[in-house]
Amino acid sequence: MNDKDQLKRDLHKALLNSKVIAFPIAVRQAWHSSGTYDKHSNTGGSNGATMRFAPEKDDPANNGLGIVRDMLHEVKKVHPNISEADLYTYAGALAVEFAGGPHVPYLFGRTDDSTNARCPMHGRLPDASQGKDHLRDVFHRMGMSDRDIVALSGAHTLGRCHFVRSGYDGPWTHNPLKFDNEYFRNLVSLTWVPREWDGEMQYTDKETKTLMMLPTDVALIRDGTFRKYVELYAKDQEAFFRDFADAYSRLLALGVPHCCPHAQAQKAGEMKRKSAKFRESAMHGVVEIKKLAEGADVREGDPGSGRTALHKAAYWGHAHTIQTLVDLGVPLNAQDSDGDTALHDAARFGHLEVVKQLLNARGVDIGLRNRQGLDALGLAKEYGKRDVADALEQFKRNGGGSRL
Ligand code: FMI
Repeated sequence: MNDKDQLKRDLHKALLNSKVIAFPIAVRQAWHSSGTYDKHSNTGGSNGATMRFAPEKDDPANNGLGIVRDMLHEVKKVHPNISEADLYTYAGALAVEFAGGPHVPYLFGRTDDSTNARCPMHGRLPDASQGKDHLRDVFHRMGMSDRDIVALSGAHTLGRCHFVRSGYDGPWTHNPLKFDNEYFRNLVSLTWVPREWDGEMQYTDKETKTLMMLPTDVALIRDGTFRKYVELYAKDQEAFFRDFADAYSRLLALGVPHCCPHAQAQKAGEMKRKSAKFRESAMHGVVEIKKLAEGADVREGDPGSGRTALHKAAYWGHAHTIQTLVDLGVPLNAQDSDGDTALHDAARFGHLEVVKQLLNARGVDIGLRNRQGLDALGLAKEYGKRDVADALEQFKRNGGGSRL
């Protein structure tokens, strides 16, 4: 079993054992450690595990969450190399899956601060007594959209309110230990009326008075945009799971883009686009090819054919770009799916200047054969490119690395 499997097992054991089922509070702990993020100042968020320090740990919004951090203490002891910040957030991501919800994409790499210097001030997390404008203010500040707000609120399908922690009381669903879309189904199918009690204003279902909703939950069905998503998730659990996993994954990585699978995938997509553009530009002999290498993987070849920027430039005879491409690190001897190297391409079409440039580059292998069994010299001869053949033969005579 590898370390990651062992960590997953140990976290499962820490959150589910003969004393507790702590999946809901682990999901909440991870969210509260991340939801302090402010995109304008790039402060707050899970990095640093600042929740361990006052004033953050004493924020009334975080009442009771220290219990989860203590539960994770034993896991930290056997996995000392994982940061507390990763542990808090990973426990939340896994708890969703453990409770029957979707897999939440997750990347490690947060670090722990040793002081409270980066603790966010109180008041960064939402206030459950308020309405739609407040929800938008707080979640948009984190960089979350209206759709994210609704999807994330669906986590209230898990767990319940505890009077001692929040002043609210009761569960949102009939099975608070199962991650499903019941929260949304309840929101749209039951009638929500103010609970008659001495406590904070909250709603209860008119029929059985066994379930509850916070003012912020009810705000989701009273706003047209929010309601559209509530209705979607109430009838399509798959859509909820997909959107929740995406939003929660991003939430846990706020302020730590290298830990965000979404941002990483976007970056990889961006690199793919730039790499394709780089190869296309090499094909056209674009003079400023060096600039186009920025952010591209210059070593990459076309999917399927494996043709690199050097193949393309050589094929079309763009002699002025060859040295630059070699200097940029485009592999000199890469063979495409036909076994051709850039040298084969240049030799076939008699691009003498390109052939010379390639022969001048250190490490060129003129003995490589393509699928037809021909090396560059054989090809030049077959296509009647006498001057190229002469150059290759001279190179060989001078002991230029031939394997023939
Ligand atoms: Fe929620 N929550 N939550 N919640 N939450 C809980 C419990 C709880 C609010 C308020 C609130 C999110 C968003 C928001 C989650 C997950 C998530 C409680 C009761 C309150 C008052 C706490 C207690 O123990 O009494 C809002 C309205 C204000 C902060 C809010 O915007 C989000 C985004 C998530 C995760 C994605 C879970 C799982 C619970 C149950 C905790 C438990 O111990 O059972």
